[in-house]
Amino acid sequence: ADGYETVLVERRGRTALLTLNRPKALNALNLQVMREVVAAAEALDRDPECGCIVLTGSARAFAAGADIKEMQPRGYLDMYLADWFAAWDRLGQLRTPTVAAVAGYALGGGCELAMLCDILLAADTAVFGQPEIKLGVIPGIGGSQRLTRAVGKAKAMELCLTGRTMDAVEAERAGLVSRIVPADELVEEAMAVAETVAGMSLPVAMMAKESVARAFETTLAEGVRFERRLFHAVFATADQKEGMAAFTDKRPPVFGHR
Ligand code: CO8
Repeated sequence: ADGYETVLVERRGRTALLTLNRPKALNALNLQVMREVVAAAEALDRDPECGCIVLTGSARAFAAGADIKEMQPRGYLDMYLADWFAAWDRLGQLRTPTVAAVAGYALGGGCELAMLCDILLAADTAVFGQPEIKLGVIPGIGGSQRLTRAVGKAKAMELCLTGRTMDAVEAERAGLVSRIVPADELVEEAMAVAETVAGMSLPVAMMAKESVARAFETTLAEGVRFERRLFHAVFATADQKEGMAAFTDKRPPVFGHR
């Protein structure tokens, strides 16, 4: 009904599941995938009934990178004038919280796509890496920046310079992923996390997300000030009244998401 070919969209209550669906190419991210995933995510982002978005791939591959065959013949001006991959940045600018549920390969653009999400859950089968150097290129969807912020210079340099991959255990130890889940439970666990987030006040969840994200953009003093302003602002919401009243009354809160 939504007309997408490379991504499946499923709504479950206040959550949504986006499943990359280009199995023959291990979900390689071509321009169509980019257009469709970004459009689907932005449509959900505009929907106040959607409180959390999960992005997943297949058991074999979250995504095996940007589409190498599509890029191979392009020249500098093709890439520059098309501003190749710039639309992916919009995924990082969504206000609705997002969860990446990664099984199998998350290489190159696939790893970068996972890092564009707010929460990163890995199956025990997950494999992360930035192997672009082996193709004579470098990461182009933020990998050199987000991987370095996530795991530090030591591992980021080694991964980007050698193309070596990390398994789920190493990725968790390095701080790239929040948790490892058995592969056959990955999507259900990610949806459970999404349901938890979607049960919170939507504007307050947006502010929590915005505040954490700010840590990657600014100094500590400015970040703390930014957080303090949002903290004061949540006292203008009905959900703050409800959340604190529910605690006092010893009952679960029912957020009106406002
Ligand atoms: N692009 C296009 N097609 C792909 C890709 C890809 N990234 N990955 C896999 N495929 C295709 C294969 O070509 C193959 O297609 P076919 O059946 O038609 O030959 C099919 O998917 C299955 O793949 P394999 O047969 O290779 O499966 P294996 O299980 O043997 O291997 C691997 C799986 C190890 C994941 C292997 O496919 C692989 O190494 N893939 C490439 C991984 C990679 O290098 N990714 C990084 C790509 S570059 C990138 O993401 C960012 C570039 C930034 C550029 C910046 C521009 C601004």
